[in-house]
Amino acid sequence: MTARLDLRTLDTVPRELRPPVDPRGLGVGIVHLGLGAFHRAHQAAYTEDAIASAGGRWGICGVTMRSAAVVGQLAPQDGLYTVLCDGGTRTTARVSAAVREVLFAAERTAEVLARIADPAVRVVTLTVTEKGYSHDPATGRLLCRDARVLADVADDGTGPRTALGLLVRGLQRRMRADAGPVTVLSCDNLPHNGATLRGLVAEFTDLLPAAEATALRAWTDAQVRFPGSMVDRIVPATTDADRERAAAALGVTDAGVVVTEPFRQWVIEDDFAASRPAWERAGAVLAPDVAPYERVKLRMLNGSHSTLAYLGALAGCRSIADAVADDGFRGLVERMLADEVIPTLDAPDGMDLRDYAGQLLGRFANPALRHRTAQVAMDGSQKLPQRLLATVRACREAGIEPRGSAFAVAAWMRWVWTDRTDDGAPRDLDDPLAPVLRTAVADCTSAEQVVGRLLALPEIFGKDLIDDPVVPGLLADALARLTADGARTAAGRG
Ligand code: CS2
Repeated sequence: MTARLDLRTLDTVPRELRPPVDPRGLGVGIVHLGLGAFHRAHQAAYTEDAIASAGGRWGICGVTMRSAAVVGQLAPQDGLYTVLCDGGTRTTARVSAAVREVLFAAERTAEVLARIADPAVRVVTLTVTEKGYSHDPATGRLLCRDARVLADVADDGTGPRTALGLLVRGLQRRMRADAGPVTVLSCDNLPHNGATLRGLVAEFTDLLPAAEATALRAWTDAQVRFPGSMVDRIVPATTDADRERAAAALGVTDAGVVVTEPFRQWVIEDDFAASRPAWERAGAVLAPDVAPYERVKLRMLNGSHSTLAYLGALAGCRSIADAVADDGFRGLVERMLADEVIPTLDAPDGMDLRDYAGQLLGRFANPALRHRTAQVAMDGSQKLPQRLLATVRACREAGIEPRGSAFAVAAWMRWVWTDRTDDGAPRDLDDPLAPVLRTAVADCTSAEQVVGRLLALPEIFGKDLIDDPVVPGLLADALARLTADGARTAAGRG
């Protein structure tokens, strides 16, 4: 039986695949909530390169919020895992050493809170996905009647379960321990992620008993910063084949492999409460304002990604690469970007949005990344507002007919309405609002009806679109065509 990757077997791994920093003796300076594949291939990779270049005690305590499986993968490996980087024609592999501690929040709550309150920790980062913020996607406000939020506020002794609960209780411990300032850095694809998280922490804090709330609000205002950030790297779910490729390169097995593309980008608002890793030495950009970068990324990359995911999944394409290879789907996305998304965005300094559009379609086409359409299609209710509805609204304001973006939203509506792909295969609706969505469309018999029922959900569509003179008609027309002709034919006809 082949040995497993860990600190002991690391010395048997080919030298050029070993991490650029020595994991032994690397102290923890960052707590990360949401130790999924994305974090391991993005912020952890930047952090490791920053340590290699500039030093610092910036090991990561990685906290898994939902899946104990991550602990099973990484804890026996002393936090080590391989990053496989697939360029299409060339693959590189490197073991990453930045994650120094792995905790499952539900089982090791006290340790997580103690880490957030540790004076050696100066940064708390988060990738808990859109739905992990316990917020209303249309307004960004806290779901203050959500049972899990209320349970965390009540603090019945079992420990917080939501990311916000952990964060707020951890900050409270830090305040009581007088452990000094800390930066909380959201790395999720949310609009204004820093300000949104700051607002949610404040709303959650306000639900605590008045005296506690007042003290914590004042301390947080003085000691905690919540910079915004734009993160970008495509990181599909790891497959057994990826793990086999890594084992062949390493000579040891690795259950924690992540697979990604060569491209990576991180723009961080330069607003830190205390010290931080020298991420700029690893290629991150520290900017006074990240909002323009964030809008471009969410509307262009994520907006097209979701469009390809719904159309592709309806048409039976398993991967994003297969979907973008369809001329009709690709043409639709190209037109949507050129005619609707780019004209309603301000390009950040030095960025050519047409080049960026071409580059991202090239990234989607990377044949080595088998990014499943079903994975990107997940949680549409949480993603639609910032990815597609923002463009629909911006077009309406600019006097542009949002044909392409409405078609994309209609593809999501079709995905919600049908329980089969176009070729008759059954499929799941993986979304935290799935029960609400299913109930809304259950007895609908026409496209108009579906559009009316879904637009009436303010948590996704706000209150404006249902009464818009143009948008409901565009959606109903596109949904009728998608239903009658199937995604490929409907998209091909434009
Ligand atoms: C994707 C993103 O799953 C999704 O919804 O659109 O995870 C995407 O791959 C990343 O944002 C790329 O940076």
